[in-house]
Amino acid sequence: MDINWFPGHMAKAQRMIVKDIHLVDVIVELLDARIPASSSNPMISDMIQSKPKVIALNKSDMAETEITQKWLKFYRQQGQLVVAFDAISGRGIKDLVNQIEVAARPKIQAAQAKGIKNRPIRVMILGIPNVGKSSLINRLKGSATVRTADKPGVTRGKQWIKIGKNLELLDTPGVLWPKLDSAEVAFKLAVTGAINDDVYDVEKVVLTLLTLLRDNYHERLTVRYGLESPIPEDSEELLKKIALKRGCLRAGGIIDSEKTIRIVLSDFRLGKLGRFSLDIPEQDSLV
Ligand SMILES: Nc1nc2c(ncn2[C@@H]2O[C@H](COP(=O)(O)OP(=O)(O)OP(=O)(O)O)[C@@H](O)[C@H]2O)c(=O)[nH]1
Ligand SMILES: [Mg+2]
Repeated sequence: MDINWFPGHMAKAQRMIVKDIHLVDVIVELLDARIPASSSNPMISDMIQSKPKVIALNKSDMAETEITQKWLKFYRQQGQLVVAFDAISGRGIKDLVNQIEVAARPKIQAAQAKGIKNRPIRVMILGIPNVGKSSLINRLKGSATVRTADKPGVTRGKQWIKIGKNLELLDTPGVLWPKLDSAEVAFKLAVTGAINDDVYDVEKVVLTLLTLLRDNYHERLTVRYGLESPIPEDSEELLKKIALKRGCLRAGGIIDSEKTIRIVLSDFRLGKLGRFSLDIPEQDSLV
């Protein structure tokens, strides 16, 4: 897939993160619980070096619960601090704050030993675009302090937010990595909304999504769109069937593929096709 996913502002964001990393005690790496492996930026470990890190699997309301549990186990076995989280309802938030405190403890104790009391824990939130960094900050703060939206690239500058007496958080712009070698990772990032829809082939992504749904989530697909079995093997034919069911027709009865593509993508992203875990620990991919 040909994607220009590394625009100038992202390179700038990356420089800013590297420059500011020494200001913080803990990194929260926000991953998308639907695609923990694919949403993990391989550049992050280079950028943060030995800083204590907590992995937070956000959007866990949209992922399959059992698979999220497997991911938690997977990361714990690697000795990582990890929580499952959902920035919309706030489920998992206490756990996250606890883990941040655990990660920061050595730093805070060292400060106390030097006589510095009540120093807040400084935390940098890192993650790919649209993963929910700003939503997490708003949820911790308890109010809509920073801007969020259902598209990537919303946060551009950095911003410190004070949470109570104990925490100071730095919101950062989402960063992807300059070279996406794997078409599979690119698909997962695109379909979950991490990459701006203007810079990839949306039709190709939705046709891949339809193949995945047909092969692995047949019933959800037939129920959602009222399709009769057997459904077409060919994804373009399948798209046409959905268009007909949805009445996506232009003048003269011509199928409006663009509109149908938007409907399927939006249904997937809004959870109308159910919960999805597209990355499974230590298992080959579905696509
Ligand atoms: N269902 C669900 N949606 C979420 C969750 N967290 C965030 N969102 C939605 O995801 C979208 C992106 O959230 P933001 O907080 O703006 O993401 P961000 O990581 O700050 O994005 P950039 O600033 O663009 O990098 C918004 O529409 C949020 O409402 C979650 O846990 N569950
Ligand atoms: Mg943001």
